[in-house]
Amino acid sequence: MGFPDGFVWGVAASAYQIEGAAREDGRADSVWDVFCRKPGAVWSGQSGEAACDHYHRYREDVGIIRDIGARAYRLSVSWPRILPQGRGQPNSAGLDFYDRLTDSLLAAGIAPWVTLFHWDYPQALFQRGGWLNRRSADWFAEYADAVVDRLSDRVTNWMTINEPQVFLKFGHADGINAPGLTLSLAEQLQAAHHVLLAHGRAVQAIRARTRSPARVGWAPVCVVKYPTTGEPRDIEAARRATCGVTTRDLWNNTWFNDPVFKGEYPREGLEAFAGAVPDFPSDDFATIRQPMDFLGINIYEGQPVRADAQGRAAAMDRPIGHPLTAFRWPVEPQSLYWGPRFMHERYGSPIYITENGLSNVDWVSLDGKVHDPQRIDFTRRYLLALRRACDDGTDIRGYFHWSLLDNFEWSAGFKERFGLVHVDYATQKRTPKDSARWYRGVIESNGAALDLDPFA
Ligand code: IFM
Repeated sequence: MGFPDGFVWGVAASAYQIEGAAREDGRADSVWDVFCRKPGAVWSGQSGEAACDHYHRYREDVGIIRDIGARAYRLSVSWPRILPQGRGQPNSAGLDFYDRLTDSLLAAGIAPWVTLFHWDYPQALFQRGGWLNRRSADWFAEYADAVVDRLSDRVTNWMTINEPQVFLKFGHADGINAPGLTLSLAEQLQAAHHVLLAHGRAVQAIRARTRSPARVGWAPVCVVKYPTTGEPRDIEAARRATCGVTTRDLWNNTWFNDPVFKGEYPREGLEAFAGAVPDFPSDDFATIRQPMDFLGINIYEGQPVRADAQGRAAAMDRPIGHPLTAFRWPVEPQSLYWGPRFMHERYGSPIYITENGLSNVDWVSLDGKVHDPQRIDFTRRYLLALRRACDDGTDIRGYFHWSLLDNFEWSAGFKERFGLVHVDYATQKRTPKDSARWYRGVIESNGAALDLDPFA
């Protein structure tokens, strides 16, 4: 029992958050470059222009991943580095970077897990309507072609899109992420439909052009409601809430995953969004629903619930003083038990945790080390819950810690530190935190080290 043999232990990061080199080798603006220039949009006016300078320091970073003992690294490719105008002739200098990165990962015994889109949408295409333009699916497929043509002889694990709920809601409804839009619900659903279509087209592109056997998934957020007791009616209420669409916004699981895995929008969503659901050709679902090898889910927290008298999920208050991360996100290890379980029950697909972690108040101590006991304790609690889910039969195949490095945390700038490795942004010095060493022990023991007291 415990984590299965072959369980994938990894670390994760994304292009705009770590690469820097925003104006090098032909890369053009993404919506994030432009958004960061907007006064007041990002904390302290910061941007990913230099970030962790991973573009130039990737060899050192690959060495750090190797030292952590991770055998898998989840990275994303920057669309405007490959296709500066979003489409057209691929920029070979941009592709060369991912070639070099892939080769050094493989040489270090680390498998690259590549996400095609982690939010850095080309500005040139945004000016042509962005995700509101149905052609965005064709554009994304062209981009997927270019990446797959170059990397698929060595890359076998692919994810199409990261957290559609987040970049659509925060970027297209709330205006607090790039591109800073505040669209109507009908427009948001139109954009979401095109994102789903783009996902399907990209899966087709990967399968049609790959030069080695490909495994394809995607990486939505998992919005978790979990039961506070083991009572069947509480569990059922939590399951229905996790799989439901109860509010008129995009913060849910099934509006995104049902089309991808079942080829339809959830009935409850159609009811909740009545009057705002776009018209689309009926065969779109045949494109969106492609064979999937896995479901990646990103989980940071969850909402405790109980069944009310009608069996509906009622949100429970957390006790006063409930632990919070530096971002003020509640610490909710149970989310890593129930989220994968509910998603696996609904879709039957193998699950990978493609992101999990926390921002913490970390700095380099006078002894030159970075002591982050909260990250160790947080991750230990979450991984124990994940292991319990494996024990109870949920088919979970891997875990990627977010993040490898401290990095550019979108509109929070560099204020939030999510890394296993501290980055001094003035010098670009990397200092592995205590948690990096602890995580190494977890990986080496395939989780057995979780039973040891890390502070004894
Ligand atoms: O940094 C982000 C990442 O880009 C997407 N998932 C959540 C992380 C922490 O906010």
